[in-house]
Amino acid sequence: MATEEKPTSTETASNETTITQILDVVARAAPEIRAGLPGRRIYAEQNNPSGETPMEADIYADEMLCERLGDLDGVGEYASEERQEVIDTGSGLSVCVDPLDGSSNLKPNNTLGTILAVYDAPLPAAGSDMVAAAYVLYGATTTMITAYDDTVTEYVVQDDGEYEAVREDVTLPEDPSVYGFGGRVPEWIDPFTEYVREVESDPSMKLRYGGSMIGDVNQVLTYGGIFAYPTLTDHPEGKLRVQFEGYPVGYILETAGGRSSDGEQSLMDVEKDGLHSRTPVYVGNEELIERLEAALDD
Ligand code: FDP
Repeated sequence: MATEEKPTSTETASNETTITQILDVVARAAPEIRAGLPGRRIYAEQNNPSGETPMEADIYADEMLCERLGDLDGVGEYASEERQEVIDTGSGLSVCVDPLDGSSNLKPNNTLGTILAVYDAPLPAAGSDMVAAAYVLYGATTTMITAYDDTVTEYVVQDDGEYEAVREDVTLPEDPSVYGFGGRVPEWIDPFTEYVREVESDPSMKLRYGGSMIGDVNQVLTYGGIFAYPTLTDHPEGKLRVQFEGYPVGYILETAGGRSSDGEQSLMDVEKDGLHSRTPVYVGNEELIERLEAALDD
């Protein structure tokens, strides 16, 4: 029988401490990131590694999180959507950050968020290396959702960085009621379009789509339903990034009792590939994801 190297109890304990510290840094940075948004609703000068032009707010949040997370003793690597390369910060866990997901929502002043993925492996890591994930939502209030130790928790973050759990053991509601599907409709593939028409025809389902993936996923986590940024005719891999969006969102929704998929398999089983590679993303209640996979398989 092959023997896998198990972490020692000291390593496990120190990983737990580091994860707590990482979540603390992200929560405490949230009010500062939020306060820094008003003057940074303009485009930065350089494109990011995915060829998109970030807002100045993306860069601001990235620099703050890189410095503070990188300063933690137990963090060995930092990567973000805004950087081509992984930053070596010592030895320990690896963190991947989407500093401001949905930053095109800055101009119309809609919800956006910060996404965090923590891996116990060098980057790019596999879904099975994930040890915690979280996101902050800058909505009407600032909230943070964490998935760690098989539990999803929602916190409210105050202006001074203090945060308090407001919902423990968060699970997806059993009766789904919302859906949100990204990408240009003419670029959807036919089986997906047919699936969407079926979902829309259910009188208990309502459209909730804001254009910030993490805000739209939070609607699903709150009310039950399905979010997708699907395969597109010209971009079979969709738009969202595996390391920064696909894995953490899959991890959070699955920990909350839902399902995630790339159309065929759990997002957590998607090949890790390059740091900035992409995947179609489908997350939500189990029954809706099962029906979706069956529809795409036809
Ligand atoms: P944004 O470009 O505004 O940062 O991956 C980023 C993302 O937003 C997601 O949050 C969102 O779901 C998607 O892109 C929206 O992209 P399109 O408007 O290009 O469909």
